[in-house]
Amino acid sequence: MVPTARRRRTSEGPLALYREKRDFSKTSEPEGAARPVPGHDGAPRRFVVQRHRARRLHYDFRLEIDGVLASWAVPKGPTLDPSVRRAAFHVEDHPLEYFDFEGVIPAGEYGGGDVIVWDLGTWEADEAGEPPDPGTAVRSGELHLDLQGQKLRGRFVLVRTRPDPSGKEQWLLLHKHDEYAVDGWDPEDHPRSVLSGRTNDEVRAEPHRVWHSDLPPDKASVPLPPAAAAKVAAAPATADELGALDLLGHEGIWAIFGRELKVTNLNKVLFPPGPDGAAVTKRDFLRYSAQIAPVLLPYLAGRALNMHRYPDGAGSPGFWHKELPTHAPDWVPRWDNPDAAPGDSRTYLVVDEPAALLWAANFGALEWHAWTSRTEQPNLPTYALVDVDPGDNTSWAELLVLARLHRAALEHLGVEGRPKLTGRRGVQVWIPIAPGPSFSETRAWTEQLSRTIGAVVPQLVSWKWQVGERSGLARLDYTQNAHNKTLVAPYSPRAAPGAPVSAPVEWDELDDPDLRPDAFNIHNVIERLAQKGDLFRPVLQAVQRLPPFR
Ligand SMILES: [Mn+2]
Repeated sequence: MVPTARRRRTSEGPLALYREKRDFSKTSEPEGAARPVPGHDGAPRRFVVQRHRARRLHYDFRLEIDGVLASWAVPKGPTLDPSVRRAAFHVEDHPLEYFDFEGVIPAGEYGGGDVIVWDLGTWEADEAGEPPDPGTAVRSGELHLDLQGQKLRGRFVLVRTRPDPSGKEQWLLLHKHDEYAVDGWDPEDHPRSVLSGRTNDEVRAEPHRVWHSDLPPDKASVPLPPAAAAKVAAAPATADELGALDLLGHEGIWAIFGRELKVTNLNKVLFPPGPDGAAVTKRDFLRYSAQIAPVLLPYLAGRALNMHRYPDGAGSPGFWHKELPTHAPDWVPRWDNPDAAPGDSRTYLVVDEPAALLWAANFGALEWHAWTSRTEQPNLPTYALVDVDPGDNTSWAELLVLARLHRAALEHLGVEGRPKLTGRRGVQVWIPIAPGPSFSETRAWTEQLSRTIGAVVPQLVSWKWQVGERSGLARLDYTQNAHNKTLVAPYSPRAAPGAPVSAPVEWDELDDPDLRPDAFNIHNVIERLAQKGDLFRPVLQAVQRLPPFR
């Protein structure tokens, strides 16, 4: 038996070598459960292939066997080409929690570099002539396997040749001649993660997996929403694109974000003048929409968008419009809600690209309300939301008291939440969570938070839902934590004079008695973004679990 194999089977268990090589205070890789659990009982075995740019690019080919991921480093990567044999080096077993690890291992640490989940799926030991137990097959140096992945499919063979001078076992990986074989197939032609859609470069630029050492190992490596991650990088509108809008007359075709968009009624006033400015025309509104779309995209991508339309402008009543109209251009991204009841809206706009927001803006959607769940898991919220809703008698100072109590409560709980002004009269707090809890669970949690805070200042808060019964007191509204209920998106305009926007703020800004909930509008928020950056970004990055109340 070669040295590596012996070391893997010390009394410290199969992951001893894996752990010995890594400093878990520095790397975001999972440490793995204390005692790996085989736990199959007929469940299909999983495999993962990670594309890992360490000192040298390689692919890590990992098979679930006996409660760990048996692992081979394949420098040139697996292929479907049956005429090619790839060298593969048997390396230390990895914990099962490594299965969906995607992120950056810090430079200087073991394996420092970027990792994507290049392929994953299930596998079975190939029956023909194989011993029934894969662990035994690996130890005997020959494993025949049938992969069902997204990229890799069909019958493969791993066979040991000899130990190389470094002591690593050298193996060969090859694909058999079967119906999945493809001559000339090169893994480098398929560079994106099957989990997030991102390339190694994109993961390196913005790692989207956060390691939470306070959580159990099987829960600690928390991914960010894949579509949001994949599409963060929309380029801003160019000066030429924005200038082209000004050159149009009352209507025309606007080339923007790679699309040709028909825009209409450009000189129509959509927002009456605010206290400090002129009326806002549709042209102004579309210009703002183009400026803000790349910033807003990560909050909208992969989510159904409920449009609050005001075709006659903010001075006239608006209405909810959820169904994507059949006249929308074919390129407009959309999603069919599989749970839609007969007669309900079924096909929703999904702003997966910046031009889609401009289409909605031209359609008269002055306010943008994205779902708090993602289309791939519409019943799993990604935020818990608090809406601090002032009553007629609530002063701004009192509203700030309520907002600050939320800050204190969240700090006490160790939970990250971010405030934003509604652009109307209130303040909201968005609390990002890893998908898992149902809407009723996030609603119950938020209600507990609200009731706890309300008990501190009972003179400020009413629990009556009818406005008329509230005696002018504020409401802490947790009821928006529900399927297909929404709060206005960050940076969305509000249908009010002067085109105020729902602007994210720093918690400290809520100490400022001169702040107003409609302090920012489509004119000054762009400058604010240039100065402060996007203050709401932590709700995309800090994915967490809601702790129990004690
Ligand atoms: Mn590796």
